[in-house]
Amino acid sequence: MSIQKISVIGLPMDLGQARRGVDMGPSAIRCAGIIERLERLNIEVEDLGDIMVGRPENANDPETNLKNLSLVAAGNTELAAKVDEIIESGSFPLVLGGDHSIAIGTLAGVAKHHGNVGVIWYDAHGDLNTEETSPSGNIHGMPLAVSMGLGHPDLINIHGAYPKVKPENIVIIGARSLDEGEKALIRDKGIKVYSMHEIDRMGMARVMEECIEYLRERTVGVHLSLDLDGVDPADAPGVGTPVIGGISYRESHLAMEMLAEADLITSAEFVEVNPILDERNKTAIVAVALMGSLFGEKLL
Ligand code: 4U7
Ligand code: MN
Ligand code: MN
Ligand code: MN
Repeated sequence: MSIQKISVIGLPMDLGQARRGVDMGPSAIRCAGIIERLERLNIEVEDLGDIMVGRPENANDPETNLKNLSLVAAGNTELAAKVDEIIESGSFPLVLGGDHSIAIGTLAGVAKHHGNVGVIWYDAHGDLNTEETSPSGNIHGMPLAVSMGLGHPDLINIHGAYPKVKPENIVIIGARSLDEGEKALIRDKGIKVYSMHEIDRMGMARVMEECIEYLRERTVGVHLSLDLDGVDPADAPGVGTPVIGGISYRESHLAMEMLAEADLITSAEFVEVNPILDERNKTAIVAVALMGSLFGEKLL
């Protein structure tokens, strides 16, 4: 059951973290040629444009230390409905961020269709903080916890008051920066993690083989949530929270090709591209190249 149609939707959200510019991610990714690239693959492509995001002034609620909670919730509520609609129409949702807080909306929309959805979280970070454990109050460090039903009610109840993802259906790839609360949650819930250590020891090919087999056995539908900071900052410098010692472009390219071959992914998002911090749109170009591979681009 290969992909017939892709619907591209942007959420130019920068309110889930503190550095401005990541709201220009969808635009940078379009400039790097995503639509033309996908059209060349003989897949029908529609660009649904961007969801509007509210202005940050006075958006902080004194009741919570979560930054810009109401605007992040509003953007994600709209995204969830759009993603739901796209899947309903038989198309593949490809979401462009924006900071990683937008995964809350994507997964909420996806979960309505795939009750036992799998998630590949390709990221330097775990994004498993809650209001209690977060060192920053930045919601982009929380979306995976929120999607498991842990966190502020205004976030976990978006598009349905139930946990969107089961911990045993999650695979984190590329982790190298985890906060104490995140480590405890990973141990407590038994979340599968291929950190940089495992990627070094096993090689990306074996990591992906295991990951694909693990998710194929237990899930229906798999969402790829790819934070460009999972890639090494040498290859993807335009991100707000870079961490050295990351996954190379080559390894990432292989990972995407293996996912294409496995025909496993049913929705995807590419997040945290920040053109202000980038070098000549390099990170958006890397994102587009990885999307090309994910959707089946081949040399010959
Ligand atoms: B990203 C952090 F403390 N863990 O919660 C936090 F290190 O979506 C970083 O993966 C979160 O880029 C990074 O603020 C979120 C921090
Ligand atoms: Mn990250
Ligand atoms: Mn992230
Ligand atoms: Mn980041």
